[in-house]
Amino acid sequence: MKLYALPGSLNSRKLLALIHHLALQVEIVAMTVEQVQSDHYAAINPNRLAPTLVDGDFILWESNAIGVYLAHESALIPTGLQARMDMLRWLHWEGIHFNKALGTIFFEAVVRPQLGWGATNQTLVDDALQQAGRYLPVLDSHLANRLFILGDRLSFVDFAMASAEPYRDRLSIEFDRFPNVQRFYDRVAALPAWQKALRKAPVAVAA
Ligand SMILES: N[C@@H](CCC(=O)N[C@@H](CS)C(=O)NCC(=O)O)C(=O)O
Repeated sequence: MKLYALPGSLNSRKLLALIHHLALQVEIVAMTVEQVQSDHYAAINPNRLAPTLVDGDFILWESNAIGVYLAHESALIPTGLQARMDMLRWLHWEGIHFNKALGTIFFEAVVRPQLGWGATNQTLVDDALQQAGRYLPVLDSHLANRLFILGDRLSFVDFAMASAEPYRDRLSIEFDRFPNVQRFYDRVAALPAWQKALRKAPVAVAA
């Protein structure tokens, strides 16, 4: 199996941490942004976005689908219909709402200047900050009586939800207003697999 990744990016990091945590035999192909945008890569991911998993003839893109595929049958995926739907609910919420907002701020504040891709799009940042202001209290209140997103056990959702964690000081968000989110971020940041995913991140996309 091969994972084509932009290792400094949020959606690739969640999978790198998962792969390290489960010690999966997955070859990580670290790409640059130019490689992700190439026609060559579009053959496996027509969106020209990372990550993409190639498992024999099976090609899978969308990081959360890849995470569920890789963690399938491990303790990081809950069993039972309702628990699985709870997982899906939070994975959708993470991708569509929460980290969509944080990812936009991350891109505008960290990636764009680093790649020299022109001036910050302040309209986008303002909208993303408004969205973050809407969704952070939801997460903070959810985490008030839980260690992790699905309860007291680590799951793949935690790697997905925490993907902006390394950049929390650079996102112009007052995270201290959300102490449960801060503690959750700290808990995930303390995992050896998370640290390993960070250490291995090259500088192609993020510091
Ligand atoms: N919903 C997709 C989003 C993928 C995505 O936005 N990838 C970004 C990095 S986090 C990317 O490849 N950006 C490169 C570009 O925009 O050229 C997923 O979860 O896999």
